[in-house]
Amino acid sequence: MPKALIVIDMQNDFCPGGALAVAGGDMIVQLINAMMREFDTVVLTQDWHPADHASFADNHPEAEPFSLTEMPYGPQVLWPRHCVIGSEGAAFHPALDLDRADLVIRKGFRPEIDSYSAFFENDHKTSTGLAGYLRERDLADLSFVGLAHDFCVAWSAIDAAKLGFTVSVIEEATRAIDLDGSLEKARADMRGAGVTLR
Ligand code: VGL
Ligand code: ZN
Repeated sequence: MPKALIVIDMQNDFCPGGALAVAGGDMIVQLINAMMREFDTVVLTQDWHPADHASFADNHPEAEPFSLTEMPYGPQVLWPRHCVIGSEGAAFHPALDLDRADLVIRKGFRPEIDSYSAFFENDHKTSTGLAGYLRERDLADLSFVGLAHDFCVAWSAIDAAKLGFTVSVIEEATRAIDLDGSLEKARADMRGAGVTLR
């Protein structure tokens, strides 16, 4: 079964010094680069938000970053402004090996809806097209790495399992935001969906 490595959001804003820095986010870059050789293909995702994106706390009067709000599609964390289209923060970490990537898929570019998962936006309905790409290439065995373990990696892995792919998350090549116990909840949800945590 052909195997794909799906590298989630290895971007400057999620690394130390970035707008939504994940502790140790930069420490997994070399490990991910080395892992790329073991897979038939590599897919990169890129969080890619317009300036007026609804997930940015500063687009909501008096909202604090990391607070929870209600969107038409359900609860949504309001984040510090990050990964704005074309910005240095949205660029991939400079040491990430981009040469082996067959596909770079961008997500979160619709102003009114956030997109943690590489497969569906946060309404769990609007598709990014990634499942179709993988299926047409017979890539049925997927391994997920990158940032952040408890948000974009977890949501992507759970959607992939629900879509019928064989799914692993390689935990040593991820790092978490860990907001109010979100990492342990995400790990339980992933296991419940049939994701293997390695
Ligand atoms: C992410 C929060 C907001 C992630 C992206 O990559 O996990 N988290 N946007
Ligand atoms: Zn984002």
